[in-house]
Amino acid sequence: MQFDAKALQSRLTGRKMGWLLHYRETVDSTNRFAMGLAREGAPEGTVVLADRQTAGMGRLNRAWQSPPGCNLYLSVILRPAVAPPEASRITLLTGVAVAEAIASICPAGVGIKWPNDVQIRGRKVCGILTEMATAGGSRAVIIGIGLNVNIKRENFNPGHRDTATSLWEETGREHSREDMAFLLCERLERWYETFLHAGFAPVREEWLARSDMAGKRVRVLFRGEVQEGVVEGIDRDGALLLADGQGDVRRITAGDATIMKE
Ligand code: BT5
Repeated sequence: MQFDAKALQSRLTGRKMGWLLHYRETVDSTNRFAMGLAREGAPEGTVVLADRQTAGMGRLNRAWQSPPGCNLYLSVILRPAVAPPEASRITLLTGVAVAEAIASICPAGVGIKWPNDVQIRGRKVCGILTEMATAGGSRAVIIGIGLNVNIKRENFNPGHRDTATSLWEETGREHSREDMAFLLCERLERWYETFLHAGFAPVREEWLARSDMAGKRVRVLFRGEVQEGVVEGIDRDGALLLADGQGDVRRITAGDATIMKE
């Protein structure tokens, strides 16, 4: 079904996230598009949304499968007065907002996986890509959210057919992408405001409550190096805390985590 950007825009009028909406049927990547806008000075709360991406990006040059007519690909421009390390906290904050939005329509099995996935029953339904944009003296954070809404299992690339899922697959019905986009903007606004006014502590608490990982044994791969341990939580910077079983707790700031089967 065609995306009704006008209807979404009118619902977002007057809000802090999405009050300025750039909708395109096709872009290479909404993050790249938003990056260009941010460099030209686009204000906080600007949202770029596309029906389809031809070069949707994951982390580390990985691709994000972005077919037309079924999912959400959106990027939000934020201008927090914070230093670059805040980007990882903003990724976690976004995970909380997305998990909350999804849980409202799919109550069972929704969990956040550090650092940037939201899963349902252990399958990835959403990926988050946070990037920094700098131009002149000003800085912006771009949050990219890819959410699988109505894509069917057979239409996933074979490579992630068994690791990905969609709201359709989990609930057995179509969901309005406009409603989902509205809900995401609304939840994001709420958690961003909380972060600005009360700091990271409430975000961290909610993240831990919604995480799939607390107390689980995980393996984290980063640049060819493997770290294994039991998740103790996340620290005040958003780093993952892994207990190695010998009394040491390691702080992991980046990588791909796999939750080990018990
Ligand atoms: C991510 O990277 O999960 C971040 C994805 C962010 C996508 C959004 S869409 C809007 C905005 N504009 C962009 O260009 N990007 C953002 P990473 O953790 O590196 O995971 C990438 C991996 O997820 C891939 O290597 C695949 O294995 C898997 N994957 C790709 N497409 C998928 C999909 N649609 N659903 C589930 N898994 C997928």
